Amino acid sequence: MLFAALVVASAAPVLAAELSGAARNPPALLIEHARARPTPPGVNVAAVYLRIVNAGGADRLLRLSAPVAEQVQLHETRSEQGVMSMRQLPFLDIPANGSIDAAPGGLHIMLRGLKAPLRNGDHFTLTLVFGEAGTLTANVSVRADP
Ligand SMILES: [Cu+2]
Repeated sequence: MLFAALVVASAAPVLAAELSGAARNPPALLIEHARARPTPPGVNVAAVYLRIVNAGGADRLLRLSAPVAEQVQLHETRSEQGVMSMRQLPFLDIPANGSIDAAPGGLHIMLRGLKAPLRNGDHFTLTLVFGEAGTLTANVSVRADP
């Protein structure tokens, strides 16, 4: 018990130094393959899928927006006891030197309150706000087979 307490105490200053940002490696983010499916008539929600590749330090995706929709949210699809459900995530951590895939059946970006149907061949802008990297934009392609 004493040993465990000593380990925690000695690890704390290291963690504090990492969180201070003083020696942190800046993120280097690239957004790839941003895509959405066309929406059927009468449907005003759609999912955007994409890949975020990070060649630098850790970051956090904080907010999203798009001119085509009233709201843009981070969602995760989960299966619990055979029932699929979606929940909204408050933010998304982007690992250092890693990548995040938003793909069908899992993590996705949800457009709510679409102002017009998404049609095959359309493109629209998605704005992503990160804690470290700031604001990035992605060009989303609407296509039938994302
Ligand atoms: Cu969703």
